[in-house]
Amino acid sequence: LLLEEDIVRGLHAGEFNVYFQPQFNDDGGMTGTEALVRWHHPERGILAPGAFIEVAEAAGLMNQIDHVVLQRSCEQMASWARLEAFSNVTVSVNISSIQLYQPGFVQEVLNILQQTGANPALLKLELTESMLLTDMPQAISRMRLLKQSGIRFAIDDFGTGYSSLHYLQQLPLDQLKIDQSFVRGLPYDSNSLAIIRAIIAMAKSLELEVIAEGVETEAQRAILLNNGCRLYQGYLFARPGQASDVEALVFEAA
Ligand code: G
Ligand code: G
Ligand code: MN
Ligand code: NA
Repeated sequence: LLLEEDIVRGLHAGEFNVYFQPQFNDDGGMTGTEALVRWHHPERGILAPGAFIEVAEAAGLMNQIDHVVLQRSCEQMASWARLEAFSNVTVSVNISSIQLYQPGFVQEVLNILQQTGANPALLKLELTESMLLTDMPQAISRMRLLKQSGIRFAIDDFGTGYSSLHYLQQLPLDQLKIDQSFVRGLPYDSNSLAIIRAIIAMAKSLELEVIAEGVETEAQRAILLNNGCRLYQGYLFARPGQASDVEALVFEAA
C-alpha cells in the first residue's frame, strides 16, 4: 500500500489519535496541554507526524487529519470539564496553513465546539508565523471571528520566522511559544539566551503570555525562570501521552 492510500485507510479505520503533552507554571501546576496527533498503525506501531505529514499534505489529506484532531481534542476537553482539577486546563491544537485558509474553517471550529460542548475559552489554536504572513488580512479576520467566542491564539515555533514587532502588533494573539531550538542551547549558548531574552521582552511589551518548549533539564528551567518565563513544556516535566496518562499525572501530584 502506498503511504497515501494507507493514510486514507487509517482515517477510515479511526487510527489517528491525539496525545496530550502537559504544560506547567513555575509553581508546578499544570495549566494546559498541547494536542499532538499520533497514528496507531496496525503494522508500524505508533507514528508521530514526522512519518506522514508531508505525504498527507501533498495528497490533500491534512485537512481530514486536522479535523479528526480538533474533534478528538474538543471531545477530551468536554470530558475533562467534569473534573475539578481540569477546570482551568487549556488545550492547544496545531492548525495547518491549509486548514486556516479553508473557506469553512471558522464554521468548522464553531461547529465542533458546539457539538462537543467544549468550552471555547479553554481552546488555544497554534499558528506559525509563516502561515500568518501568507494572507495576513484573511488570517486576522478569521482569528477575530473565533476570538469572539473566547478562543485564544498562540504563535508556535516563535523566533524561527519573521518575528517583527510591526506585524505582531496587528495580530490578535495571546501567547508566544519559544521554539525548542533556542531552549536547546541553554544554559551555555549566549546567542540562544540573547534570543530568548528578546522574545520574553517582546511578549512583555505586547502583553502576551510566553511559554518555553522543549525544556529538558533543570538548568534550562532555572535560566528561563530567571529571565521571566514562567510557563514550560518539555520532557523535563512530561512527554506527550494519552489523556489517561495526563489524568494520572495530575491526580498523583494532588
Ligand atoms: O511530537 P511531535 O512529533 O508530535 O510533532 C511534530 C510536528 O508535528 C510538530 O511540528 C507539531 O507542531 C506537528 N503536529 C503535531 N500534531 C499536529 C496536528 O494535529 N496537526 C498539525 N497540523 N500538526 C501537528
Ligand atoms: O512544532 P511543535 O511545537 O508543535 O512540536 C512539538 C514537538 O516537540 C512534538 O514533536 C513534541 O513531541 C516535541 N517535544 C515536546 N517536548 C520536547 C522536549 O522536551 N524535547 C524534544 N526534543 N522534543 C520535545
Ligand atoms: Mn505546537
Ligand atoms: Na513549537
